[in-house]
Amino acid sequence: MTSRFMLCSFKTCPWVQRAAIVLRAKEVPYEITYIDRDNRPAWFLAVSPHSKVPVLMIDGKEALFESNAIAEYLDETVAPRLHPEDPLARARNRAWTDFVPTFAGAISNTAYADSEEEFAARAPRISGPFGKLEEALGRRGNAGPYFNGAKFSLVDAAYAPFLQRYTFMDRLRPLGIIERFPLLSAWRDALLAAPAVRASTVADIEDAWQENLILRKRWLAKFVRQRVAGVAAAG
Ligand SMILES: N[C@@H](CCC(=O)N[C@@H](CS)C(=O)NCC(=O)O)C(=O)O
Repeated sequence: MTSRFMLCSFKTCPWVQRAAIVLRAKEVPYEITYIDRDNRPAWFLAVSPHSKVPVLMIDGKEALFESNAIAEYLDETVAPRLHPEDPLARARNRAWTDFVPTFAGAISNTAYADSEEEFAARAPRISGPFGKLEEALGRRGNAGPYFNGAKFSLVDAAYAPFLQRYTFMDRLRPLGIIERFPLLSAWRDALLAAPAVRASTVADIEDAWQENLILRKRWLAKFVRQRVAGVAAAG
């Protein structure tokens, strides 16, 4: 019997998105419950030891936390398998998946800079992780478009939300970084066009992400206002 899945989320969380991508790639129906970041309900706090989203509720009875554990659980229990069948390839995919927090951190730290100086100091640090992925993509032994070739995998689901956040940031304030990494650029394009990724967020995810910058008073938010003002002026 198919399980009933409910994801607990904040509206723009990339780690929840990773789990949602896995569910979408498997074409499994799921519910999503958005909770208030500033007023987290008691039922959520009871099942999320670090008070973080995502939490995956299974049949209203079991709760899982941590996006990697959730992705692996879904891959073990719901067909089709998204990890490669070959144990060596699977281990290499998991090794690169372990690098996601470092990769994500470089992007988020830049997006959440509080000042121009902070932004200017942090943005160049994105090149390090991008370079590592570029090398990994060069060594993977296939022509893409995904990490393992034609088939969308768990490692793709793990990186897609962060390559999307980089793209949102790049559109606000062009960084000129990903252009230096052609394989990563092509992977980013394929991931953002993948049906499972496109269906994994609210429809207005870019607006919601920008709104979050404004709410959190981040330096990049000033470009959101300029863009809106520019659109208004152009209209
Ligand atoms: N390692 C965690 C990271 C999850 C995470 O950091 N979620 C953020 C939202 S995107 C969160 O809940 N942060 C706690 C907070 O905002 O207090 C995972 O992969 O699930």
